[in-house]
Amino acid sequence: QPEAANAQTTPTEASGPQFLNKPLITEIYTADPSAHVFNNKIYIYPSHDIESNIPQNDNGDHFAMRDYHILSQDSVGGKVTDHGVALDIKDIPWAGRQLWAPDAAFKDGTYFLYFPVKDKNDVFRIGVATSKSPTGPFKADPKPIEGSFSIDPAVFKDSDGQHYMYFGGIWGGQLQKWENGKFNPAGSKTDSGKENDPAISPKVVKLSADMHQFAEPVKDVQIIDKAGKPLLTKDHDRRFFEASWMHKYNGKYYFSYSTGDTHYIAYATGDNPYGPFTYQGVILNPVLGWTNHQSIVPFSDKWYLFYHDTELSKGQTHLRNIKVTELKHNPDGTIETITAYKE
Ligand code: FUB
Repeated sequence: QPEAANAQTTPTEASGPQFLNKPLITEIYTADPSAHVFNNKIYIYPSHDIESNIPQNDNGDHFAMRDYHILSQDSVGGKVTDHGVALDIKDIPWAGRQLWAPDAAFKDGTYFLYFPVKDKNDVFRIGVATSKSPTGPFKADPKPIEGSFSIDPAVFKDSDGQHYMYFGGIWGGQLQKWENGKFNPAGSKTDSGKENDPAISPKVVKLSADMHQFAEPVKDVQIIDKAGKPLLTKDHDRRFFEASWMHKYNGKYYFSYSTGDTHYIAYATGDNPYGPFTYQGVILNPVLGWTNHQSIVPFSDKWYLFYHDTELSKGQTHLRNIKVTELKHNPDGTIETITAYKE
């Protein structure tokens, strides 16, 4: 695996403290940072990008990751510790290939790592692994979560203690192949293909009390415009593609996501964890590299956006590095758009 050191700096909008908008670690390639504050410390659950020499395609076969490393910091801007391999694909009994964007949660003394990986039939499912430590090692359940499919699980704990999982991704994330509740291997490679129909929705589901299962049937997350109409398939600038995240601010629910082929991190707000969510705008403009993927967390009276780009690999889309920057909510509840990369 190539080292990611000796990188050149690409132009970023350098504002604020030095650590903002800089790769958080340079020893390995990392992406899809899901950040959480546990015990007053920051833990980041990223994908671990590697060079697999698999040619690039729209299916994302070149994202052929094989393990997860967990990173921690005492504070944003503090020293980053890489805690080594926390879960390896060879230790997931049902896994085939491609460990994509994970997330984590904590309940009753146990840490839970949720991860998407293709099973041995090449169908993405979501698995769960547990540990007594936030940095692992994690032990995977013997089977994927029953009823799970597609990619990018994001687990949100509401103020009443209930955990919800948001998930899904179109194109290589296979969400469009589940249109009728069953996997259709011959289904579209991209989206529904019905340009004037509502776009395919991300999913939400309540997690069971033991955090290992879905507690109810999976529901659609409706994203609507300000007139109350669903965003359409053809609306590539605004419709959902992948990278779900949920945060709550001043009692409002903020569902953020990537628009994929138009490369924005967008957001929509609602009054409860199920939505509907009304599209509000862009949180993060496109970065260097094809994918864009975020998490949003409060720490020490500020809000932070963790994201990735491809600065270290000088633009190789499957060799990414995670970064952090400050995120600001405006007095009216909207979020200030961030431009972290300029050509
Ligand atoms: O890292 C692999 C995939 O790329 C993730 O699951 C997507 O969100 C995109 O970032």
